[in-house]
Amino acid sequence: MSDTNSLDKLTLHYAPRSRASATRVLLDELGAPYDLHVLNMRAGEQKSPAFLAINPLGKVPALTHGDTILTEAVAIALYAGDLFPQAGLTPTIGDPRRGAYLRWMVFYAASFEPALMDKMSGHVPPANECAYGTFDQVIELLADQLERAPYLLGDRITIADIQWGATLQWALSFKAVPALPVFTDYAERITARPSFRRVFEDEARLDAEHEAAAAKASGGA
Ligand SMILES: N[C@@H](CCC(=O)N[C@@H](CS)C(=O)NCC(=O)O)C(=O)O
Repeated sequence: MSDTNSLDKLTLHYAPRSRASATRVLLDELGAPYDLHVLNMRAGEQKSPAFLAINPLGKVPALTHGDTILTEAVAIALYAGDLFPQAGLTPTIGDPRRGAYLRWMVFYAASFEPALMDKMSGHVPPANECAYGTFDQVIELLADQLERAPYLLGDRITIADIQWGATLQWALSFKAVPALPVFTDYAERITARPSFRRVFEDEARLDAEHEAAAAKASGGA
């Protein structure tokens, strides 16, 4: 087994219009050189043996870097942020924002996503036993943080905003979070960035291609 070298090329295992979209935007924002391995989820490619060897759960995003395999969007974001601090988006060790950065990244994965999924599926777990308390508490906490500054950690955008902005925009479009001005303004501020626009545009093309390929494979038009 060889060591992972920071000069090894990254490969992002990705599908359009998925959690991997924010990861793709992030790698672009970081200026990271990477290969894009596009999976057609409409054709079930995420469950192919080759991809299951990378992520046994058959889910995107995944990132490979030399012998290192990462799954979980937030783990990938933290890892990539540390590899490319020169992009100015990473509160690195020693930066006074580092603690808040880790807190909001972990809170995203450990509390916000589960709260959102529970809300969307109508599941209400007991507040004292579940990791996030209640959905309303999560929403209040987030709104309170975003009311303080244009970005989660203050006046400068960080990796945390790429992750949160992408998901908030998605959640707003599904009416899964209340359309508070503080959320809609923030989601717009983040996803209006050229990096997001470029990825969204390319995803419309990819998704149409995938739909056509899946329909053809299943004997449709
Ligand atoms: N906890 C994972 C979730 C990944 C995930 O749920 N990905 C979805 C796309 S948004 C997926 O690949 N679903 C395909 C499937 O389960 O077949 C992360 O944060 O990366």
